[in-house]
Amino acid sequence: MKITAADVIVTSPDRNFVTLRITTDEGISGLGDGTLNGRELSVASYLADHVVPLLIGRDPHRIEDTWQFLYRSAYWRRGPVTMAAIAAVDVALWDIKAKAAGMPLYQLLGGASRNGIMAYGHASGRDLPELFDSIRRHLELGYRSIRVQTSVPGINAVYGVAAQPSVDGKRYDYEPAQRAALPAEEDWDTRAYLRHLPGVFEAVRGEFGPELPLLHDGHHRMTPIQAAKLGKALEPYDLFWLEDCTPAENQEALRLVRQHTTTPLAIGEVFNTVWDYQTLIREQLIDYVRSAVTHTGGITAMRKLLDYAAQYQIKSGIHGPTDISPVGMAAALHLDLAIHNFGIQEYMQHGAATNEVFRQSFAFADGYLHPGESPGLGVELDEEAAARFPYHAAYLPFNRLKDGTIHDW
Ligand code: EZ4
Ligand code: CO
Repeated sequence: MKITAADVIVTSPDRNFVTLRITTDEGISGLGDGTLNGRELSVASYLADHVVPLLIGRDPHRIEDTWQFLYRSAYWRRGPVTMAAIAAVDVALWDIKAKAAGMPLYQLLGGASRNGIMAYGHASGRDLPELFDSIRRHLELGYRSIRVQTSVPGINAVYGVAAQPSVDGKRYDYEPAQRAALPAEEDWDTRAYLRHLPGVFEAVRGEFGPELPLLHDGHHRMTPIQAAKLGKALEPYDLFWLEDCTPAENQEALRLVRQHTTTPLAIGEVFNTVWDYQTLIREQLIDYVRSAVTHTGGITAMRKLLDYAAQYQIKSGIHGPTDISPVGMAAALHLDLAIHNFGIQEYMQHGAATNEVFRQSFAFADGYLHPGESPGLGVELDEEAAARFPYHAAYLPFNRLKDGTIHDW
């Protein structure tokens, strides 16, 4: 088999997505997701200008060789743009291989290790009644694990809080990227957040009882000692995990957090290679790996990363916000089903326009996801629909403290 074409498709139903479609001389084609929120066109250019010409004529079955070729022949290693582009190629090649085999991709990864994939959804509210209502809506939708984000008195706009229910009244999901020429400015105060959050979890436990798995995302805003304090303060409420408690470029900082708290820690949605986790995993400083298949070099690299984590009893918690396309989500689900050290899968549901462009065979029922039994990934791109939604410039927000200093968002 030979690759005859590779096309980069940028489309914006609900939000921007970058998709790579690889076509072969045997009529089989595959899809890969290269969406990098707020930096989509850089990945599209990296692919179209520098990767597509290298793919033409290659044997699509040589996935490991193609991965190593793209990683090493560029000379410049790692980085979110490069690794998203490699991921798009890698996932498209796995899609092709599984279609050629006539099997859903998870079968090629070793077959199912479980019946379904536990997913968590994003509940949020500006105050407790709104938060409780959001949690109840997620329970009605079938979620059995729930991330809790809340406004903080004295802060105008907090990450993860839907400002208001969506127009159709059905979805509370929070979409942080905004279609605008410039990024929105938000404000932040870590001490106010640390004072407020434990009371919120106490109230949620009081209302919903001890069993419901609850998660929380600190979104990189604390110093190590602040993160240690929050982890300790949340211990009575038995969190499933506390995510991104510090910006983790400095992996050693997690030693300090770990010394002080038994709240499980999840890190890595902004990471893109196994090297970003080397200390975190080897010293067992985290409990869950948050990488996205889309941002970490695809199935090939994620499998190795999660196998490494498994040696230390660290589990998967694959990133699954709406900025991962249905193609990237399907890739995550096949991996989730196959690996032994699965933990949980993030699942923010996409909107109707996105589901029209990307036809999916994966399903969500009773809190569990399943990738379906279609050969390959099980996602088809409707190119006519995609063409109706041209690219819109969109940015993630940024934070300033009260004195004007830029802070982590
Ligand atoms: O802010 O994917 O855990 N989920 C998250 C996400 C990220 C967005 C950034 O593009 O932190 O909502
Ligand atoms: Co996060």
